[in-house]
Formats: sequence, C-alpha cells, structure tokens
Amino acid sequence: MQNGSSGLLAANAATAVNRILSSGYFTAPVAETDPLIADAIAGELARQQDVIELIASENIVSRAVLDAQGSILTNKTVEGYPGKRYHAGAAHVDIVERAAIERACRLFGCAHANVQPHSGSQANHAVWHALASPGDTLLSMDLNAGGHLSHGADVNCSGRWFRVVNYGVRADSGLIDYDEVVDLARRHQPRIVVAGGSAYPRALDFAAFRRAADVAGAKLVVDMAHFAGLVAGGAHADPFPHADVVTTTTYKSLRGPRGAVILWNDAALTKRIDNAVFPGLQGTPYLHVLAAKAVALGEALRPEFRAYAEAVLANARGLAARLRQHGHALVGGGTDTPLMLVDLRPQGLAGGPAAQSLERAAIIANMNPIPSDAADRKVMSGLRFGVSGATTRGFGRAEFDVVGDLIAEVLAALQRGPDTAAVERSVAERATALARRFPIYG
Ligand code: DSN
Repeated sequence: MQNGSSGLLAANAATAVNRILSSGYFTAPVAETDPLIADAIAGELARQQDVIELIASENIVSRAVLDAQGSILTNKTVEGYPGKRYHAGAAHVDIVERAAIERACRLFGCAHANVQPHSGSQANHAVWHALASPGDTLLSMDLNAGGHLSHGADVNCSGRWFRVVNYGVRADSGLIDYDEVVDLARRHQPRIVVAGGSAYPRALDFAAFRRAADVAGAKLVVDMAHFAGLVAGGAHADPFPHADVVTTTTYKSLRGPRGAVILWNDAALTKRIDNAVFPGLQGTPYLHVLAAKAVALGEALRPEFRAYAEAVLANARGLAARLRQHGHALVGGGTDTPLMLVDLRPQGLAGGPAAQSLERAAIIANMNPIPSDAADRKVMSGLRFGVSGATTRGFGRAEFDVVGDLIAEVLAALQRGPDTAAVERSVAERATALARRFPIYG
C-alpha cells in the first residue's frame, strides 16, 4: 500500500517536472516568466540611460562583464581555492579564479591576490580577521573625515571588535595631518593602520602612512576602493611597496562587477588572509561574479584603460573647478581622485534635500558627511560627486562643465527657495538630453 502511494507520488512529481521543463523553464526569458522583475530591470535600464550618474561608487560595466556575471557559473558551488576544493567538478571555475588572481597581481604589481570577497566590507573584515584579534587597536580615518564604516565605525562590527582610534583632517585645509597620524600611532600602538576611505578626495601619502605604521610595528592596510582604477591606469600613486595589504572593491573606478579583492606581497600573510576569507568569513565564492572580475581586470590591463583613468582624473578636476567657479566649497580644496565632496554649509543647504532636488533634475549623487559635520546624519552637510560612470559613457571636460553648471543651477534654486520645481524640470530636460547623447547598452 505504502509502496503504491509513494510510486504514485513519484509519478505525479515526474509529470510535474516534465510539465515545467516543456513549459520553457530553461529557455523562456524573464520578461515572459516574471514581468514584475523584468519591468523593474527595464525601468532601471531606462533610468541609467537617462540620468547623469554621479554616485562615486558606481560605474557602467561592459557587455563582456555583464555576460560573465549573467553566466551559468552561478550554478556552481565550491569552497576553498583553485586545486584545493571541497567540491568536485571545479576544473572550469579553477581556470576562472586563477585568471582573476593572475590578472589582479599583474595589474597592481603584487605577488598575491584573493579575489573571493563578496564586497569591500567583507574584504576589509577578512583583513582585520587575518591581521588582528578582538581588542586590538585600529588606527583609521574618522567616518566624517572620509573614512569607511568597515574601518571601525561604532555602528559596524569592526567598531565592536577593536579599540578604534581615528585621525581626521585639518580644519583649515580639509587635508590629512600626517604628523597627527604618526603621533597617534606612537601613542596608541595600533596593530593596524588603515589608509583610505569612501569620501577623502585627495591623494594619500603612502610613505607617511608607512612611517606611522612603523612607529607602532603595525601593518599598513590601504583601502583604495575609490581610486583603484586610477592606480590601475597609472593616474594615482601606487600603494605598494608601502602597504602590507591593499583592499579594493571592483565596481567603482575599476569598472567591474560588485565585489572586492585583497592584494599583498608577503608570502607569510597568504595563509592567514586566504583562511580569513574562507572559511573565516565566507563560504562559496560567487563564481559568476569571479568570472566578471576576471573580465574586468583583463579590460583594465589593456592600454585603453590608461586613457580612461587619465580622463577620469581630468574630468574630476574639471568638475571640481567648475563647482568652485560657481562659489561652492570643496573639502580639501579639490580632488586627485574620481570623487569630490562639496560642503554645503556656506549656502545654508543640507545634503539630503540637495540630493533629492538633484534627483528630480536627473542628476544622481549622494548626501555625505563632511569633516566635523554637526548636521543630523539623516541630512548631512555635504554632497559627494564621482565621475567614473559618466566618463565611461564618454563625457569629457566640456560635458562636465555643463554638469557643473546644471548642479549649480539646482543648488542656487534651492538656496533661493521655496519653489524649485520649475528649475528642476528645466534642468532634468537638459540633463537627460545630455545623457542621451552618450547612449549606454544600445
Ligand atoms: N562605500 C560605499 C560608497 O562609497 O558609496 C559603497 O561602495
């Protein structure tokens, strides 16, 4: 009796599976199977095509990167590293991961790379896990001065694990005071000194950070997420040989998929870092993303990427100069990276409402804290702009002059207030027309 009913269940299940297969399960596009999601993707494509995208942590990836990320590699599970996997069937994904490692090392001139971190925060946490223990001291940049949440902010795990000491920037210049960094390192004897962050616009003096690390016998970790594309393209100083470990996301100026890599030279760190990523923090790497990282790193190794990096820097400096001409205050006085930070306090504006008004004008940016920001964290006093994405679509200096003018027009309307709708509509028309002159994805 029991055999009979389980046989019937199995037959019904097999029929149901066959029905699913013959309904086009493996072949029907998402537009047919899931219109809600397909429409959202189409809407997002249209949005990306029609706005001027200035979020510093975004870029526009190539069709090849999209192809790799949208590939069947998403089906594969492995744990461990090439040649040392816990799951069978890894021959092809081993080729992918080895290629990503080799390209990352060649691009950044280092001996070792771990390409598995799912994100910049994961990469940073893996490095903390590899180099330090809970309770150790971390010397990093204050979040308001341009640091990053994963560098010991009190709302992040890193802030709970470590005793965190922050350096900031000078009130008069908005620049890092390297004597302060060395002095803090001497007094607090950190295990790790962290350089880099998510909103510091100027070049970092890696040799000075090395001095700070050396007075404490600390490791120097450089998070180059925002300017990695410039390092790759020779438009920014190289963190090696000063840094012990370098982390970077792959999706900002590096123009790859979401995710991150960890880079280092000392073979003695290899086991610690690899073990910290897996099994320390992560399980299976996203192999489809890993393939997309390999493709993007391959693109960054081509000579054209040097021209892109130079254009990003020229465009960033051009936009910063244009905003200054319009009377806006730039934290640090300008930029040596793809990003800049506008202090809105002289205009009596806040970052949140300014970003919302710009969005209505088809210009996309994010509110950001500025050094010593006293404003509520829900609105903040700054706006951060980055040029990597618009540079990818072909904007040059002339277009960024127009972008600077459009931003200034919106901010001036906000300052005059209260009704900004007409200006926002007018700017939106011009911003979208400009964006459409540089089409993306067909
Ligand atoms: N760290 C965030 C940023 O800079 O916008 C995300 O990458």
